Amino acid sequence: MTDIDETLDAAGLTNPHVREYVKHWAGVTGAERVEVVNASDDDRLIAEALEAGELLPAGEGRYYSRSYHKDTARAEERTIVATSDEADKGVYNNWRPAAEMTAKLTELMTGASAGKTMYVIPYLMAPKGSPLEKFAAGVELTDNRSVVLQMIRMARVGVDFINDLGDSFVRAVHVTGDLPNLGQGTPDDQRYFVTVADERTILHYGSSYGGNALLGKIAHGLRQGAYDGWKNGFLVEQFMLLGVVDKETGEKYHICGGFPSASGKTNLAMTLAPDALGDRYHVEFYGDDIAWLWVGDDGKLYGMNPENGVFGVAKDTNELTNPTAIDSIVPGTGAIFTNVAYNAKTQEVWWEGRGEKPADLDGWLDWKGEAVADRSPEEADDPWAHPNSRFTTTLDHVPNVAADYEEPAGVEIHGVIFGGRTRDREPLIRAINDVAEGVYDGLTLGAEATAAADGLEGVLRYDPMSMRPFMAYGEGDYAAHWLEVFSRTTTKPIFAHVNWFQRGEDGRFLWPGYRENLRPLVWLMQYKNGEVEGVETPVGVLPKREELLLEGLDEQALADLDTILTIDVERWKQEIGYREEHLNQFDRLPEEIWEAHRRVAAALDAAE
Ligand code: OXD
Ligand code: MN
Repeated sequence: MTDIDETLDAAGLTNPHVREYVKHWAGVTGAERVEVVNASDDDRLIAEALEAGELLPAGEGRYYSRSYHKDTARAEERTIVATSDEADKGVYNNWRPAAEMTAKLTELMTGASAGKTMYVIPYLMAPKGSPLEKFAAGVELTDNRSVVLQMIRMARVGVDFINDLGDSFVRAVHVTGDLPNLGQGTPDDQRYFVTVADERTILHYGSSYGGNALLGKIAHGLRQGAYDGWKNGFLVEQFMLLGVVDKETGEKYHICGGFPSASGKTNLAMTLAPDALGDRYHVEFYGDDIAWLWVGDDGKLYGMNPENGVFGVAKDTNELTNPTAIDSIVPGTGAIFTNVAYNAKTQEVWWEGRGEKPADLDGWLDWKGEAVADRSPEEADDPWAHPNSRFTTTLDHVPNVAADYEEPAGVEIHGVIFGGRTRDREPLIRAINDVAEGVYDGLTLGAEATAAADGLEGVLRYDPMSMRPFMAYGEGDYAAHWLEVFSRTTTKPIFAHVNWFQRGEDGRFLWPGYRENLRPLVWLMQYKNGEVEGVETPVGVLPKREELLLEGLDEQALADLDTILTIDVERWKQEIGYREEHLNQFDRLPEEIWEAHRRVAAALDAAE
């Protein structure tokens, strides 16, 4: 018996397929020792990480970590979906042949964990007992203890999740690599983040940043999940999921939806009812980033959040934008902050948009670990926190998490919404009754090009269903899959497009956003129930002003409302041209989607 066998025996890891896999990669990576992780190991691993200086204390059971300064975000250009079938190549998935990528990654990983511990993290990206459980199990191997601590928060972790699953688990190998010597961003970049989707194997080399290294979350929870969903009849999307409870009627509605980054998805997911509506409505949190959706035997669409935690962007998170997030990272929650500013004397953390910048610079270090008091005048205005700095906390610490968030059966989905950040054209909300038009709307989702980024003002960077960085297979097949899943529903959710970001000529936002966003969502559910009728437009049904609950909305918002409850036909006609170009890139786009496009275009042409 090898040492590894003894370790696995002692840990009660009995699944022979998992044992084989662990031994294979321990051999390739040359790790010095193997350690099997259960969630109950958290306290010990935290203590070890503090001892090793990988974590710093951030006040009463909270922790701070800083990553290598060139390793702070996902690297889309280094992210690849590989399979053995070239037909899986899409516009966004950077498809490569599986054999080529497996050989490349095996070479890079060979001996690359020498001297390190290889942690074995058995995990489940689902509540136990979910109908999708067999697609949700995985075993991440990593040589990085911080990754283990984040995975314990983001997934359900323990040997019991995988012992009985035979070969049905995702093999997810993470090797950090020599971070200062990987040529990040140069033509000689050594990093590779590969999902070999048809082998259910993930091989990530060259980063310890969460989005590249927490393999249960993005690589499995989105890319591998989307590929498995395509082959097995369910949907996997970068969607938030919330519940709206009508306290008067007892009805509960669940709405999921996709928003490109920097469009306020986490803030929406964690929103609360505005004060004026609080007696009638209560909002419940399910998930801020990923939803898996399937059709139940009763013909309804169901959904669940496969994650166990929130890996949220810290920037601009405060008591006004997201009080729920602030309450979920208070002392005692075990929260981990990454790449925010840290005070080495007081153990406080701070980020841009958290509130007033601390006036007393004593002890404050920026995200690179440099004392802000020592900054030169030229550096004085540089951010203290990295713009992609993060907080990690578990769902059970989110104060308004739904009581049934771990219900294996999931929850019925009543609405699917899409929303970007659009300064004109997109009204506050437009409901879409037709499934093909709803899917078409998701495929043409985008975020506005900013002055700093490429592109013309008003032209979107399209981000279909907010899945552009996570697309696992061809976009035309993806659209067909959405239509196929919905064709099996007998009770259909309603689609809608929302926009909280329309601006006036002076640049001000025309809608106050945040908690007020519940108002259009309540209207959507009333419209679905036939309680209000709205106004038909070529791009969907908009609320009549008097149908929205307006009590407690401020004067300015009331004055601006008519503008965001109309559509600008000329701008829409221009958009139709851009959409046509965008959709034309996709092979095998279903005819129903083209028909939806032509219907919307013709309706706009016919409009005044
Ligand atoms: C992301 C994330 O990068 O959720 O989208 O972390
Ligand atoms: Mn995300």
